[in-house]
Amino acid sequence: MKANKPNVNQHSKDKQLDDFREDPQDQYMTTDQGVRVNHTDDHLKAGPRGPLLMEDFHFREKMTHFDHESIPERVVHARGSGAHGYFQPYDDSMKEFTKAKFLTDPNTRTPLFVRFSTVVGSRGSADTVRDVRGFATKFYTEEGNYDLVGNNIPVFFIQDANKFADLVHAIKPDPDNEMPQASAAHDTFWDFASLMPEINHMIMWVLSDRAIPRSFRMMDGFGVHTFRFINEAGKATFVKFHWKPTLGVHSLVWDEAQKLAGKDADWLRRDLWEAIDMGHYPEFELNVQLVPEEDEFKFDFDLLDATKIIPEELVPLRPIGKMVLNRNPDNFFAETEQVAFHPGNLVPGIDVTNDPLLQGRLFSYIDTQLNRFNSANFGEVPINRPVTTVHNHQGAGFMRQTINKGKANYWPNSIGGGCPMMAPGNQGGYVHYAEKVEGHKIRARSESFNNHYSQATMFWNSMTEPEKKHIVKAAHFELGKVESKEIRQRMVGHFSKVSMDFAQRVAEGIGVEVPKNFDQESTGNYEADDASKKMKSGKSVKETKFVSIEKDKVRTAKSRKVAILLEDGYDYCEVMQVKQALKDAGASAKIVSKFHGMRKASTGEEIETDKSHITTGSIMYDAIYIPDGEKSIEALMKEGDALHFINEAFKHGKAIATSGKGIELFKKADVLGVDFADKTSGKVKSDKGVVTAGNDAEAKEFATMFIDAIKEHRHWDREEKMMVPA
Ligand code: HDD
Repeated sequence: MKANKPNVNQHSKDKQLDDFREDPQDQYMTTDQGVRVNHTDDHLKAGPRGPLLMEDFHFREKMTHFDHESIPERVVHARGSGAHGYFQPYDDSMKEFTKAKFLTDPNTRTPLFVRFSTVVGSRGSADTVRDVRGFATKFYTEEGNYDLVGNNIPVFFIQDANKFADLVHAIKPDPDNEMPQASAAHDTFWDFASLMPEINHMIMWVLSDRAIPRSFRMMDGFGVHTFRFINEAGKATFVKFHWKPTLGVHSLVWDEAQKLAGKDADWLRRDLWEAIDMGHYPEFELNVQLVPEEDEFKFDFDLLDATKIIPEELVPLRPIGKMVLNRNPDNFFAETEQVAFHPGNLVPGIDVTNDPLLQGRLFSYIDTQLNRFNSANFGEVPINRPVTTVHNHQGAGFMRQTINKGKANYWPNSIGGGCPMMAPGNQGGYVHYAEKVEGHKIRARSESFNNHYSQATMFWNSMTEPEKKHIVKAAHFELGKVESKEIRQRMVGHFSKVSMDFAQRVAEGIGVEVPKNFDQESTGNYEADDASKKMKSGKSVKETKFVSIEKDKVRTAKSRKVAILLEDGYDYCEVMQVKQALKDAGASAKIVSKFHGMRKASTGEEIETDKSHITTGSIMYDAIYIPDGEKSIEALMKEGDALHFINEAFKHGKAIATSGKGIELFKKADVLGVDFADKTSGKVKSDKGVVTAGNDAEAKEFATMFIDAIKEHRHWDREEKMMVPA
């Protein structure tokens, strides 16, 4: 029997895409028909000042093509950035649970394409807005395409897909004036939220620092729903998917996020592109939480409820393999824009559950692609093709590419020798899990979903104090933008059921009171059933260490960006030493000065400026360093931009370092203020993120201490000491 299974390796997709790539190098320009073009600056006219002639096929073709270049943007997740890579399992330990080969064969590197996105904003909106981030992965496996279409937050706003259109309408810009762009901070969203108790857990995550990631490379990914693994014997196990970045989860601070939206609206996209370009390949470990079918009702929440997590204390993560993103796309439209995901793209060994949110998604994704592509043939677009060959009787339709041979375009047939054949389960045919289902037709949700606050409370209880502060401030911003006092009031009512402490802290910032007895009826139609009865005494936790970014922090300086501020007269030796130490730690450094051009050291050497103050800002770096050097420091002292640069980085909790005369500069920039200087001895004290070397002994440790400070990511203790915008 002929097998339609290629030998898949990490290069399979790249090789396949090669057949579609076009390289203009050393080529003549042609029309779409392949005819060489001899002039493309003027159209064909009746005389030099005359009208266009219809026979100008080149102009008509060029203009028509341009006029039809745009396709509808995604109705949500319109703005995204893509990357190619591969996935490789660590071992075959998942065989016990799933027959999906790409998850169980440690010798296979499965090619994949990932698209990260914001949800609310249009294609041209800013990257750093407060929003959920999409994290969609298409695995081109040897058994067909598998799509894991997740987010960077493990829960969702709603429990039933029938509410999705309402949610999106409410969060998108207002229908009358199309404002605000890419933001939930307006009356319609919070009106909807305040009438939907099931939203509360998600709201906590969205107000948290998770919603303003520092980088796509530094955020988690979650499948969100509970899915099913199916093993060779047909046994099912519930599974939740988690991507964990090896760089750890890190976020921006809100002030920084807002400024970046103006200074570099492409911040996250650029960061991903440049990291891959520089060889800092983003890596994510795939982890699973596994729950035996018989344990389905052992928790105090329903596994089918997408507004709940399974706390890792109850079901720990099991690492199963690693994804590496190692190639930027060649063409944004062809790849990142045209990639089409669908949570129903499944391979043998992975199946869905009855999660009512997931069930609705299984309809929506293909439907929305039809709107985007205007054809059912979008699966033939190169980025969407599987690396397996495709054989079926789907033919015709707009833009059909495949040339199906033979007469038999139906099944069963004898004319075509009964081909293509059916594949039984043992030949790789997809067999749906034979779950027993029965019930009455009813528009209702199980009573087991009617628990809307306990995990929101768990989330709040699990935060560190700086994280709590950020959530409160985010609520002040979001609800502060809401004009209706009634809506603000209602939302604080919900917060009072999450935590009185939280509610009070929010209320005082937005001019409302905390109600004593708040009750808001759910819009869901909850009905008691078997599941809700069985779950009554299920397991839960009040606090979990795994939802806090701070408690679960990965400390590394890898791929961190450091600005070196200097002017003529800096200490060349010191700069070189620190630069080398940063390089050794995997960080990158850029020279920032008032103007572009060459900067001369006190000893005569020259270094070229990478960025001038007008083109950059402290918000574009993770840390800053100012080398010693009398003249350089004197010049920096007179530069408002430099002082602002240092001050702002300090306020954003970043590691900042200087030596010698630079300490005077730090004092002038207000980063070694009253709280940090020991008045009696006159000796400068600093928090761990302010690294100074005043003498030779300190100079020895200087670079190491600076790198340790960078690894910490942010130094929140500053927030306690002064008013820091965050
Ligand atoms: Fe969705 C896109 C993730 C709920 C309907 N969704 C989309 C993308 C991601 C997610 C990452 C962008 C894919 C890409 O990069 O092209 N969506 C989620 C997650 C959800 C979720 C993690 C909850 C757990 N989505 C959800 C529901 C519905 C949709 C409940 C509708 C019933 N989502 C869509 C969509 C989109 C989409 C309208 C828009 C563009 C697209 O599909 O391709 O079908």
